[in-house]
Amino acid sequence: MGRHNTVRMLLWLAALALVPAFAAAHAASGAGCPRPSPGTALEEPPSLSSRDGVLRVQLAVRNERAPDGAVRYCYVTPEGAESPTLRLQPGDLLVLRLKNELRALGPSSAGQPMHEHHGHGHGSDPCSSGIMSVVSTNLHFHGLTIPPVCHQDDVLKTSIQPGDPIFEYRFHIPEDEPPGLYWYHPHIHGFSTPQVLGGASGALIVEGIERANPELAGLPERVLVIRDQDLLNPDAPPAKSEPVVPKMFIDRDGDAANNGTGFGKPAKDLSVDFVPVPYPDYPPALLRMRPGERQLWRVLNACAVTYLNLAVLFDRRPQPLGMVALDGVPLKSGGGPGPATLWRDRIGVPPGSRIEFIVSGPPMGVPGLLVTRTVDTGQGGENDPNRALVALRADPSAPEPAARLPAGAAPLPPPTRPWLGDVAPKRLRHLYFSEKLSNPKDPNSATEFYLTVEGQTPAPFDPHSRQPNILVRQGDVEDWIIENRSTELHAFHIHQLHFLLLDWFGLEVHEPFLRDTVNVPFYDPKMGSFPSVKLRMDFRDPDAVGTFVYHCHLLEHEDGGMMGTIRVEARR
Ligand SMILES: [Cu+2]
Repeated sequence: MGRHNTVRMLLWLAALALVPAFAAAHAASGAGCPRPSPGTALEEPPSLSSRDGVLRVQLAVRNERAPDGAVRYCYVTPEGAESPTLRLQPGDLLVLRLKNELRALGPSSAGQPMHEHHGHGHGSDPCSSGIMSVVSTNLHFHGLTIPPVCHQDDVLKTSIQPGDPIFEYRFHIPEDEPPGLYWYHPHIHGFSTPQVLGGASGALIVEGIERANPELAGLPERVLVIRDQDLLNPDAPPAKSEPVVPKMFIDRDGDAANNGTGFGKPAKDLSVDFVPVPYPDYPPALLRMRPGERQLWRVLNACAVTYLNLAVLFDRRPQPLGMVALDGVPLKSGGGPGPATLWRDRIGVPPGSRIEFIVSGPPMGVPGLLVTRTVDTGQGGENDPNRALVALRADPSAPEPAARLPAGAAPLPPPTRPWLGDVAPKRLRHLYFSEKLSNPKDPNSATEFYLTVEGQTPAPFDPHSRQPNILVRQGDVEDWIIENRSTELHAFHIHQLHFLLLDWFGLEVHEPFLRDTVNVPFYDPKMGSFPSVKLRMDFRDPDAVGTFVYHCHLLEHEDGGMMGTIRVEARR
């Protein structure tokens, strides 16, 4: 045995001796958030399904510092399942018991200030404290039309601290909730970014999508959760195969700024079902599919700041994707005029948004690739370059996805309310996104982010304000024009409800489907006026009565103040 081998063996023995102590220490504080390596096979998130009308789940939210220095966050069941997909039928009861096991681990990347722990923490009422700190947490059930109250879907006051007793979320999925893909994530103002960027997110599926679209009967279905994270190789030069791009600048959030080329260093790395696809070479995750097999893919953009523009290539040629649902709502289910399946060769997905589409496996011998194409986020935006995500390999013995949609399901009942596009709006409101340097004379001072109702004074979201920015009557439908006066793209999102995109960038689009998140195009000083979108907002559902928020779903912007409150008052 050579000297080298002896040394290696001694190291091994030392490592083995350390393992039990290490494992015990880990178990005491709860195990960490294990993650797969780049280039490995995709594994769907574990699924938990309701039984006899109830789904009981216990989740601990944990964090740990990864060997690369990043802080990872995860939801873990007592059995060790990470960030499970919750599956329920309309009408089912969800009882989700959440234990906050977060620890203050400091900033995940240099340059971010360490935030103070405000307030009292221990002994505070999780329903009313509204404590905002790096270790506070809560849950938002994105897309569901459920009441914005404590123990259901309130994010304004609900805040759970480490050491608090287990906190129970308990609500029914509404009987008329459209069947599709929703998701859960923390929503503590000022601290959403580190938790979501660290991986705190999971999918929630309202079952029955096949009832909205007969084309889906019997299809295998697969959940793909796309997250972003701090760059694993921040100092690496771009891959040699890429065109030379201008020098990289850093935007005000400290991320690589949009260089307008579609290439270069991205603001964040992406992962698919937690398999990282890091810059600069983007080694794709691997997925085997039976040749030509049709599947339903349910894709969640759980990124904190990254826009996606998805395409599936066979031999570099884009393939048709049959879009069947957007933001949890099947295309025809609201009574819209369009077809139940829309065939596209690429689909833009803002952060927070979901897209469900039919895709076919590649033929034998043909390489397939899921990619995200570049998104132009504007002069002031982050860099979202072209990149590979998942390599698709045809293989007759590929394992099938864990779930398959039923065949021969009864169609959904017709909607109980008229199609939103046919309802006359009660009112027109104007809102706008804007950004301002906190010290206009200092270009290096922090940026303030605003989402303002026209006529009010631009100000960052004030968690202590008792006055909502907008007051609405339940039962009404309104048109909102949302302008962008900043030089970067924003993603407008409102809790509790869906809306219809009427106009985009001055074009009448009258989309025949609903959304809960939409891109608002960026301003360029060369334009004569500010770009905008026009939305038809639906306040008809009585489950949306109460006070809740609308905001930019780039979480750095939301944490920075780009959020407002709305109160929907009950109709007497
Ligand atoms: Cu934004």
